[in-house]
Amino acid sequence: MIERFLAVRAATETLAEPLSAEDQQVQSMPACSPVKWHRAHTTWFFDAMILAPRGIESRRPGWGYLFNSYYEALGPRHPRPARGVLSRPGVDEVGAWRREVDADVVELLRRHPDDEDLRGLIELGLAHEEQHQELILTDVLHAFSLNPLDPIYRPAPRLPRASEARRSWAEHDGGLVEIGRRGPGFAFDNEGPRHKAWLEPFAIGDRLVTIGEWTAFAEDGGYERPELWLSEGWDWARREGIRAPMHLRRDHGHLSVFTLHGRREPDPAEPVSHLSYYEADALARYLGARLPTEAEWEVWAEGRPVDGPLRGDALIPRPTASPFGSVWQWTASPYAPYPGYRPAAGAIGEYNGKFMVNQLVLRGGSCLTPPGHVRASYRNFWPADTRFQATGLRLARDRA
Ligand code: AVJ
Ligand code: FE
Repeated sequence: MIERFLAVRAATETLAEPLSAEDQQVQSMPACSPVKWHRAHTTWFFDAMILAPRGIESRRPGWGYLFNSYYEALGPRHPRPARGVLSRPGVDEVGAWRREVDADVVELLRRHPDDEDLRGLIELGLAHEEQHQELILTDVLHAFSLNPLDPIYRPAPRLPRASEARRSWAEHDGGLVEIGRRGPGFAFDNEGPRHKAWLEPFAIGDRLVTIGEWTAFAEDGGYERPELWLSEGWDWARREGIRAPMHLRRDHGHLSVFTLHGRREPDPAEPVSHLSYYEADALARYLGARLPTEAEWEVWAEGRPVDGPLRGDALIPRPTASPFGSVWQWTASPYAPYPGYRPAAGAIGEYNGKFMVNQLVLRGGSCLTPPGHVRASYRNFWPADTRFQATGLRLARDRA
């Protein structure tokens, strides 16, 4: 456990390594946070949730106000949209705090190797840290995308051309199924309890929707045809002037996409990414299909190896036959509690449960998700207009 703890903590620092102090300071929009803030907030999580309740006083009293994200039980906090003004503490001070908290947590684990509560909380702290590793990458991508110099976070690895794959449909007879977390191993509270669900017969596409399919939609007037859109999405697209997914540009038919490897020309066979739920829903409808529900997605994915393209050398979506990796897949399911769900008592209970309104579930993980982080029961969630995450879609349809 100590080894895993140190490896996950080190992976965060490795992600920050190519970034200068200036890079780590930027907050490009209220939904994004500075990298320095992510590094401090994940440290605060161990400080406030694990060390403090065990009588180990914070080495940085006062920083809790800065790096508490949304836990009402832990007191007031610095306003989220203003995280970018926190030039102090600096990156080096945050780095030092990380190392000190790491040492304190390791010491605690050495003293209490059989404390199951402690181990459970550290597992949660590490899963939390991994979520923020993905957020670090999406937030750097967004910040860099606004810089006219088209900065490169990491040089592109050599990639084979993506070749167009036919879509096969996996057929399911429907009926009474079970979804939700099943042991052993860590899962977030929102993945349970495991419970029964009823499905009508359906089919689900074995590959992701591609940039080529999105291009056909756009060239066929997809963004100007209200019959393809949900009313709220139509209004949103007018209001915001949306004509393409975030980070994708179409100038006179020429496509370019801004990525963590810089600006590049995408292959039409690559999965389309950075779409809102509204765009994913309209695109699925244009393609004669619909988005899967989360239960459909899960019964299809369960038992299959998590072997898709998660975070590796390539930080861009690659074609895959796996349910996992490449892009998070919007589902048609609202993010709601499963039957029997009860959040834990205290601050930890605020982790997932209080966000169960006005958001949609996404499944599968992305090219920015740490390996080992996702599973078939994993429920990500974002509001319908979210585009700065690596979000795409796969198709589903009803069977006659
Ligand atoms: C599950 C990705 C929506 O970003 O708010 C981070 C993850 N939870 N810290 C978010 C999370 C607590 C969460 N998402
Ligand atoms: Fe967090």
